[in-house]
Amino acid sequence: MEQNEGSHLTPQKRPKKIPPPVPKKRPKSAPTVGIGNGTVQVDEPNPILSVPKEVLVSCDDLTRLPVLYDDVVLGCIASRYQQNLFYTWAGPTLVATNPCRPVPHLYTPKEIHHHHNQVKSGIDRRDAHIFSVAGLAHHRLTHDLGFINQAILVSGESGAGKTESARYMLEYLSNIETNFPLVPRSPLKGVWEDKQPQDIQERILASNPILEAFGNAATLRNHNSSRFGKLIRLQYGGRQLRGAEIDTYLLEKTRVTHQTENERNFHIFYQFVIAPKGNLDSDLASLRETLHAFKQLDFSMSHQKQIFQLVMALLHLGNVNFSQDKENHNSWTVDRHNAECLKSLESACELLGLEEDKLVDALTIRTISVGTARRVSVFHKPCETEAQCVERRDALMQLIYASLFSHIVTYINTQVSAHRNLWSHFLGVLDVYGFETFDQNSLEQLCINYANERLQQEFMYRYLAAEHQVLKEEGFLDVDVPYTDNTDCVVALDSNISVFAILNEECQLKRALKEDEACDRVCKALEDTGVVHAPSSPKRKAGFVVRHYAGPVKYDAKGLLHKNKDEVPLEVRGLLASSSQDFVGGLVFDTSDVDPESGRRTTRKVTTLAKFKASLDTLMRTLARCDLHYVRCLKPNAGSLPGQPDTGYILHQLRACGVIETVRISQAGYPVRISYEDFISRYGWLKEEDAVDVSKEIAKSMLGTTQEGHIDSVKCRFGRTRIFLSESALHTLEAVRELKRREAATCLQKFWRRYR
Ligand code: AOV
Ligand code: MG
Repeated sequence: MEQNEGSHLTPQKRPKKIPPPVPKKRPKSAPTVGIGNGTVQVDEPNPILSVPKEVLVSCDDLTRLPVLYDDVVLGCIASRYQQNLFYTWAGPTLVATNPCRPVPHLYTPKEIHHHHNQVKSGIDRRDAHIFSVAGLAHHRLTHDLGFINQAILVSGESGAGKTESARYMLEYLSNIETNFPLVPRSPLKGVWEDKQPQDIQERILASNPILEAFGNAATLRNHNSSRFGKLIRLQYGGRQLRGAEIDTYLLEKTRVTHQTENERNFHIFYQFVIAPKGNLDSDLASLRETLHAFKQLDFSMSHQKQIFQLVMALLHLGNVNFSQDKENHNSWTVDRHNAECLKSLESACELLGLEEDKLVDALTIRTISVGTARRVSVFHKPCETEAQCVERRDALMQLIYASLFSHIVTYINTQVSAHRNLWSHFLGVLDVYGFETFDQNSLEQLCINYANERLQQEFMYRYLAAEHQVLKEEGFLDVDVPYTDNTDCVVALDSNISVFAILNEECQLKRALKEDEACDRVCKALEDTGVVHAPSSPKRKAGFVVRHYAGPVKYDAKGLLHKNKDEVPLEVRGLLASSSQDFVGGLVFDTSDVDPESGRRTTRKVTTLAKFKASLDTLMRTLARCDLHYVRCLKPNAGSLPGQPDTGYILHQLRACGVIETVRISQAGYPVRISYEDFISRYGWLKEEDAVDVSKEIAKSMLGTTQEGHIDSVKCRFGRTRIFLSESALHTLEAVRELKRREAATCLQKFWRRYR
């Protein structure tokens, strides 16, 4: 491990705070859609002044705001935040603002009970709370006909609270199973035969501390940043929780060997080495939690020992250094003259079950093949530079860590997932790394931001574009809510002529990697897209800029192709297979020559980007089979300080994740939509007329003449096939209906009394 990373055994200071990104200045556009039939243009320069603060604070759904200026939406979120109201609906989406301080009273069993009861009683308006989202998804999964799969997508920038939100939702879902069993235990026999349901929930929750220990790290933006994406699918058989399956996406394995200044390695290294010495309280507490979770998930003591031996071996490998050969200045080897380095080498070999010479050879001698496929000559050549040795050592460490992580996930899955016969539908909670932009951005950020683009695109198609289309088809031509379509960006990133295609092609070429040239190619090939362009600053030329939906990001050329190729030298791979320890020998595998799409072996080098795109395609196919629910997490300010909402910072996030657009479209659309036929059959007393046009006229005249509770046109709109109502209009109609029903019943009773 390199020095700028600091000794991996040295506790780091709290990550330095970085300044907030300057929100993109956009011209303030008056909302084109507002209340009622017509287009509302509000001219006041600062409409927030005209909405009393009490109204803003009490409004728990942004779509109910009287005016939809960005300032008002923002004022509502900020005012609520200051009153410790951290959740607000934006139509169907929940906006969750990070409290940045512990607020345990919001997540007590009493709260779980309250929200669960709310869901059970079928109240339409649920409190704005993270439990409501989980409750609604659970209700749809277990009570609607057909048991439709559900997925909750939690998004937001790094440190916004995605992982915490996902955790609270899992806690809610586990607790309602424990405390409020909806159906008696199923008589089906299977893997859980000998386990109580409580055990299933505990195991599912126990997976969290382990995955966080091995997959999270302190970054400049978040002291507990997830360095992998995670979809946890709770498996249900009928209405009962049976188990879970965890899919993970792209662990940032390079972190094992390189971290940006003031960032840390994965938590487990500190928990394991520092915590027992009592240096860091927080790491000590986390270690206890990790060990407890291992126990809950039946990791045997010997299994735990094997895992910790690998962690230890990595720490020793990180201290193996290299020096120039005294006789042959063209070759580098392990610095065995340095006592500390020698000790680390010996310890690493012992822990990995490797022969010392074999490890040294693998780290310092390159195997070079030349010739044609028929006649290949193989040479062995010592590394000529220190960098070559370091690269091999780092490749070995990253391979070990990624394989260990993957092994742990696989093992957890065997402990928590239910037998295929026992479940038929699932509720997924997706927590992926948030959109990232740093001073220096590399392949990791490209992958992370690409994942966010794909999810945003899904949201746009599923919700924004679909809503827009519905409103247009219904004839609401005055509805013109522009939404950000990020399809161009996705296409520029992953289509046939795209950033990914060019970077992949460069990695297939049989020549030394030329990262600067590759980036130039990207800029030239894609300059017409308007999405990708060359960096404007002449100082930092090498690289390219992508205009993401959440803002532009400059990706540096350095290391881009190298990480994409992700080459593990053959000797390094072979070395681990020769380990005398079954655990190590069996653990390491490499899928680099398995085509991610066909699953077949290929002679083509499969790059990191290709593998990542394939895993996202699979994720998108899974989401396509689900009803989607959205939680948009917001960070109140760049420094994650409690009680200090930074409006500029929040607005930037609200725009970036489409909340403003969601609100406008939701309000324009009206939440209640009923076909004219259904409307007449429920509220009409003139059922014979079923032609749409006639029904429409009837519906119109009915709404116009309802005496008992006048519904004015502001609360409803007439589409071509449906009537669009506000919730208050619906309540009035229901009240009228109930009144009529009672009147009719009284008439009927009178009639019977008279003529019996
Ligand atoms: P992230 O998942 O969105 O970032 P986290 O969920 O890790 O962000 O949240 C960051 C920190 O904010 C947590 O460690 C808590 O200290 C605090 N926090 C978040 N939500 C809450 C809450 N509901 N109540 C109290 N504190 C909270 V990243 O994984 O970096 O994208 O990659
Ligand atoms: Mg996270």
